[in-house]
Amino acid sequence: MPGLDEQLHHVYEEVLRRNPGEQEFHQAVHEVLHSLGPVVKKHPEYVDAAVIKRLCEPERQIIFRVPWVDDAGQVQMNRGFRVQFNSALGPFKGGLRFHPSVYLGIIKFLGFEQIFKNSLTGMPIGGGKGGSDFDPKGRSDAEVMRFCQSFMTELSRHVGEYTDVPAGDIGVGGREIGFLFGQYKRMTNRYESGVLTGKGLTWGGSQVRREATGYGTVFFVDEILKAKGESFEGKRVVVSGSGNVATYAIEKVHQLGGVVVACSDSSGYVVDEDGIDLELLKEIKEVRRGRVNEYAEAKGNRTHFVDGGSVWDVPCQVALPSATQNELGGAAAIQLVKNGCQVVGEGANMPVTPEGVKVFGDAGVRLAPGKAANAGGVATSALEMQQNASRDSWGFEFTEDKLAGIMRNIHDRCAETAEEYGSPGNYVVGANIAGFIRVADAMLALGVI
Ligand code: NDP
Ligand code: 2IT
Repeated sequence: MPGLDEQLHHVYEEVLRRNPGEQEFHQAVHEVLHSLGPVVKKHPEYVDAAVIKRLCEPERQIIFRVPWVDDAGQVQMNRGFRVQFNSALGPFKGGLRFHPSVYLGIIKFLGFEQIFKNSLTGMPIGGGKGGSDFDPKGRSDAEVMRFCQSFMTELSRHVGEYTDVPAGDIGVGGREIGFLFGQYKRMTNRYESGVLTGKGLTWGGSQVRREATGYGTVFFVDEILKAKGESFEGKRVVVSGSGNVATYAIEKVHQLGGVVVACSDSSGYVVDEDGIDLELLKEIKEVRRGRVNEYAEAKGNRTHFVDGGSVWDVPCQVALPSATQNELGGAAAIQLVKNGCQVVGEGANMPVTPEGVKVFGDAGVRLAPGKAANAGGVATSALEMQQNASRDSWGFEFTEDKLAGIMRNIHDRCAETAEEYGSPGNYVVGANIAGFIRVADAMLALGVI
């Protein structure tokens, strides 16, 4: 594989051999290994102790059957996963994704990314991820509850505040975390708040957790703009997706004076030249669980819906891909560059393909990689764990200030590390190296385990 240091090439070959057919996992590993060439030259101890090789192999992988009964009385069956990737820095930590596309390769790519992301936060959390190929779309609340109860009946054997602490991701929000926590509480007869994060505010949740990923992504991009002597004021922004991350990214961009002119879901995208009306979007997506075309129908003026198509055709100066992996490829990147896009902030995990990353790099577009830019979500989960452990609950502003400080630190560490290792301005390299070094040093200290 061109571009990989020889020793890293061997590690990568081994990953391909051990994990056949898991394309997204291969992609995530390759991207990190690609950045680590200068690190292994400087620090041969990471190779000698097989730190990198061990990092690519999850500590534990759990796959289980999830049977449940639908509203018509029919038995349905899904597959559940929890990949406990690395616990050198703390208990496994990472979200659960419920989406029909979920298979082991998706969970492993997400779990692998999570190790470095969690390391970058500077907090005591290891990396893991889980989920199911369950599709919540069109399911009643009662069906979602029965599914979550069945899922947790098995998952409960493997989680705990000192072991593994799941949270939300695609298809898993406050409703699902509530059903999962309720079942865990019932099964264990313990009010163990620290077993899950993303809880509701009246039952152990943290202020700002709901907003944290979207807000954090915008804080990170704001730091990049500041470093260029600019700000969000008056900037045209396009956000993909219209779920948790997208919604609160839009909210923070508007608070900072930018205008988000488009967002999307898997059916297409909506353009509103006056800026997305967030109250209307929340009513449609969060309350009614509807689709973005309903936004255009309700809003009318200067707004239109495009069925299918690419939201990246809409001209903007800042792009925030916040839907899913590999949603922004080479052609979309070329279009964005042509339209004058200057900064791309990954709200989602691995939304820009390797071809897209190359296009942005060649064009001098600043790219904030997901493991740094969207780390505000998991960082605020760690703040939720702190509050649970001390039986405390903090105010909104206090918590948001902490989040902003964490994002500033991550930005600065990525920028400094990129500079130190000879790639100034390259946040992808900076995030991979800075995230790696903290976890690798902990693994060295803990011995061969
Ligand atoms: P949600 O389920 O709230 O929203 C997901 C959004 O992305 C929806 O608009 C959905 O559209 C769209 N989407 C999902 N899958 C696809 C697909 N295959 N093709 C096209 N559109 C798709 O999830 P989140 O907002 O929580 O997550 C979005 C991204 O952010 C994910 O990559 C996730 O891993 C990442 N992330 C989330 C964090 C969190 O705290 N929630 C933290 C860090 C990263 P539709 O409804 O039509 O499916
Ligand atoms: O990808 C992610 O960082 C998340 N889905 C959030 C994980 C968490 O534990 O809050």
